[in-house]
Amino acid sequence: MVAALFIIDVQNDFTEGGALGVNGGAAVAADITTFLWANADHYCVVVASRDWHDANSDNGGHFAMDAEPNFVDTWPPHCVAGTYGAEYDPALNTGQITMHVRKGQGVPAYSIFEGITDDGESIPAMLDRLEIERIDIVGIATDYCVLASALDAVATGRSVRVLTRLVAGVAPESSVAALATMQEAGITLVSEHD
Ligand code: VGL
Repeated sequence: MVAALFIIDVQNDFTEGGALGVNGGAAVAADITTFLWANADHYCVVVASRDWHDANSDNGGHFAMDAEPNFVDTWPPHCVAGTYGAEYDPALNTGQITMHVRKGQGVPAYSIFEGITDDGESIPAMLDRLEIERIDIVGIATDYCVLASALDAVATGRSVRVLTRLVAGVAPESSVAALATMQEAGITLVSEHD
């Protein structure tokens, strides 16, 4: 099957020490790099997304500006365009990424499908152009951007797999629930892969 790999939001603000660092984020960054050395050439395209929010804006209510964030739909400011926090975690080897996607400019955007490639292409157009049949998904955060991306991916009618050793979530309970939601939607959870 012609396959794409989606690497969701492996950015400094989502790994330990970042504005919204999740436990296990840095390990996921390093483990994705190891995975890419062995598997990148199995993919027709390796697509990485970045949250890319506006500075000096609540980004459509996504950033808690004057109140405490609830960590469900309001968050501490994170991944502001052009800042260190928005860069890929340095443990992620970007040399094998063949397409970059940015999302969230002025708005909340959990799914990679809300983004646009550096060439200005939408994700559905790119998937059709490359005749992608299967999408594998890894990255951060299991319970938010990975979940939203995986649900949008399976809604295109393609075969979708989430590689569960290569994801990290904001909270344990919502991450378990997210994986169950994915399975119910017909997404395959793969826990063993080389
Ligand atoms: C994310 C919370 C807020 C994510 C993005 O990448 O999963 N989570 N913005």
